[in-house]
Amino acid sequence: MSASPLVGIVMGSDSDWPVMEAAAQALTEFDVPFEVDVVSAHRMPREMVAYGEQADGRGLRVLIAGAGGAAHLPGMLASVTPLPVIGVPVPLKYLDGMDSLMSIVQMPAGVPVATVSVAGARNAGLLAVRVLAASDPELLGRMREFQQKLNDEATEKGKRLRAKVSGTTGFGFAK
Ligand code: RP5
Repeated sequence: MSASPLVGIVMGSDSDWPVMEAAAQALTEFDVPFEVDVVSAHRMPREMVAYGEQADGRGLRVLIAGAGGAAHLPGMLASVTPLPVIGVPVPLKYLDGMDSLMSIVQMPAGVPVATVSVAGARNAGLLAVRVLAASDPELLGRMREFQQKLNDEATEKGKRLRAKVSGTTGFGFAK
């Protein structure tokens, strides 16, 4: 990736990558430069604090942090950076990711983390694009196009379903 990264995608372990790569994919679709790294809150606490403290100075504008289990990375990063932090609860073998979700979502007042759904890394990437697009008209236009495409696809699904279910074509609101 040649341009300076605007989004930092970090995670507690490389075992989180199969979930977290959807965030990278979303950013790639919008040509948003990003970096990825493992910054474990529990195994690399000093490096984690340094990453968070230096992030804005290095030109990053949004952090996406994924972790599983006792998932303290997003919240701890949010406590040391002024940048927006998006937390991704990574599901592990036990507890279905509820542990990760609860660890990330219940932040104390004053230290926000925008938490997406369990394994919702794609939405984390898209939310990071929206944050950047708020001050970038070109990116905002591309997000509008993306939303229109979602609408077109959903409309098409309705058309196909109505055609498939004979005798019920009159029930849809989009005739
Ligand atoms: C968490 O522990 C990581 O975010 C990961 O989800 C989990 C397991 O890590 P590994 O044991 O696979 O390195 O801190």
